[in-house]
Amino acid sequence: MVGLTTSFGSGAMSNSMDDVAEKAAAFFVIGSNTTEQHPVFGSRLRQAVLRRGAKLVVADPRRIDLADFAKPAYGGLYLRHRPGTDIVLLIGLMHIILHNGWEDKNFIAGRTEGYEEFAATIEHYPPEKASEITGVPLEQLYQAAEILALNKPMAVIWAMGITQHIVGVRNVMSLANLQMLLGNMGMEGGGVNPLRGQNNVQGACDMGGLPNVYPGYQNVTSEETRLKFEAAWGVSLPDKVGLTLTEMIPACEDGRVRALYILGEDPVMSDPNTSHIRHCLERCEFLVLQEIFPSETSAYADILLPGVSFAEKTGTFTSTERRIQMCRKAIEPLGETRPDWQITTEIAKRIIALGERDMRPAPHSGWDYNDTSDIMSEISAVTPSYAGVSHARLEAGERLQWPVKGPDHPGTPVLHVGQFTRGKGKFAPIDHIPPAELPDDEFPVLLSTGRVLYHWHGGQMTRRAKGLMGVYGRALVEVNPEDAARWNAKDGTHLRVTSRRGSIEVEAWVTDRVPPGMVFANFHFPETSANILTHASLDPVAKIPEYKIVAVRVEAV
Ligand SMILES: Nc1nc2c(c(=O)[nH]1)N[C@H]1C(S)=C(S)[C@@H](COP(=O)(O)OP(=O)(O)OC[C@H]3O[C@@H](n4cnc5c(=O)[nH]c(N)nc54)[C@H](O)[C@@H]3O)O[C@H]1N2
Ligand SMILES: Nc1nc2c(c(=O)[nH]1)N[C@H]1C(S)=C(S)[C@@H](COP(=O)(O)OP(=O)(O)OC[C@H]3O[C@@H](n4cnc5c(=O)[nH]c(N)nc54)[C@H](O)[C@@H]3O)O[C@H]1N2
Ligand SMILES: [Mo]
Repeated sequence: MVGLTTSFGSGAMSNSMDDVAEKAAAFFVIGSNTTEQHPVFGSRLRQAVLRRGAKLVVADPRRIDLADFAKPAYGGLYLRHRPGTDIVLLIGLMHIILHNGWEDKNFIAGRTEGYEEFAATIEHYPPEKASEITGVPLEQLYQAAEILALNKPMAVIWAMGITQHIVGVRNVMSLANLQMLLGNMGMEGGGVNPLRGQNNVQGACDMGGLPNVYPGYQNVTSEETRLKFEAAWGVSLPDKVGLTLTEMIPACEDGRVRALYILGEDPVMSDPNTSHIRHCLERCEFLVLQEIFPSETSAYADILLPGVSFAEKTGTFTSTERRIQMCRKAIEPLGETRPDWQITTEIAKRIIALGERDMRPAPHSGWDYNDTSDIMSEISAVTPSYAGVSHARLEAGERLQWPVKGPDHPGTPVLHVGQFTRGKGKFAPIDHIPPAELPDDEFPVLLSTGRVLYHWHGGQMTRRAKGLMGVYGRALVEVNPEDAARWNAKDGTHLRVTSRRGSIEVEAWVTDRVPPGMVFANFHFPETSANILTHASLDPVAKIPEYKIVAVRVEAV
């Protein structure tokens, strides 16, 4: 999945899990089901509330488990806003903050720019109007603004409830505005903290697994950067921005993309609008899939390459707090499988041998790596933020968070201390844009999608675990009791959920976790995957789909 960039640079936590959990006076958790989806960090947030009186504000359309810790008895608050109204909610809160004079005037004057233009947009949503659009009672807006402004440092924490929208980038920028307004940047216990999901999604983005950058977020369109990589790798490199995942697969339909090499993705399960994805993969002329299990996508593969799991290889993962962590091989690869990096380098060597492309053995390594520490040496040679990272330092027990500027540099637990990457932090004037597909007469219910504690995405790994299947063996759709009564449904009733793309039949879980008019489904099981229903409306910048808002019709079967 694509990363999100703001004026602060790449989409990683500005702070560390430790300082946020231990030093924040307040947390603002918005669009993150933290206790189910980041359970270790989630339990640290709960402990911070119970043991040291940290204040917690949760903003989520679903009453997630963490909401129990965001209550007035603990000095916190739970806000249930309508899906897709985060910008209005945030402007409403900032309006109250400004009108009470709670903004950090020194920080704004010394470290930011663009404040005047931004402040004007705040007037678009006075609290009354914000309350009306978000559905959050007016007095709760005032209470939340007070908690967030008067407890310093306050850490903002978010995940996919903020980013999986056509306004994903705008949502993130609004959160950055809030933190600059309150002067919560560049200090322990504060910051902007996206909790990224996959164990190495941060590392994949850091290594240039994005269409517009080389490792370390060095732009492919910069001539200086391009020449540097051409010299390091001994090849000529294109200067054009490529396609994101969400653009590549649809591009198979009309032949703009003719071949795919997929590693560790199961797009039939995880991408929006499954039947369209299936159609595009059918059209793709040549598909290589590197997997650890046969997946739903295997059916479309011309060649299957068996990779190995994390336990069978040695290398590093970079976590959401920018920490580079060693993961050591525990067992030998089984059967004819090989570590992913060996498969990829063998393919590269054969392409070079064919001589059909302008690819020569790179001066650095000639693709002849002995092990992954050789690969890390190459990474540190070309990537300023990883310049001081080596397996030797990690094995010696050093705790490295990028940027690690050289062999003697200790790493950077907190970003933006004293200065932002771009110098001054830029306030962005942001306006509300409604979601791409809201409920209407024909599809009157709002479907939101995401995950449950017991399964992992397409479920290729977790559906093979007996214990997990014993606890959660089939998909459930969360339905509010009021709606359940209208649809004649009880716990376990089979419901047909239909969108403009398709239809699934799934068991009801009647619960007030969701408000009336909203249902929540997951994409862990093939026949009942929420992605049969979702649509591919993308954020124009990050190209992330609006997985969180889909219009559906629901009926008992
Ligand atoms: N057990 C388990 N853990 C996982 C994963 C897994 O599959 N299983 N996946 C990992 C990955 S890759 C990721 S990215 C993370 C995802 O972690 P999360 O983002 O925490 O999980 P989601 O279920 O996608 O939904 C996040 C929350 O956003 C809320 N939400 C929906 N719409 C809106 C909205 O408009 N505004 C706001 N503010 N909130 C909204 C939902 O109600 C939900 O509580 O989890 C990681 N952890
Ligand atoms: N409706 C809806 N859809 C979503 C989301 C949502 O909230 N709602 N969330 C989106 C998000 S945030 C994410 S991250 C994606 C995740 O989507 P995917 O990345 O497609 O899902 P995963 O199940 O994490 O991983 C895919 C495959 O990797 C394989 N694998 C595991 N380890 C290895 C390895 O070491 N090597 C190799 N070669 N393969 C391996 C697994 O067997 C699995 O089949 O889903 C997205 N889709
Ligand atoms: Mo993710």
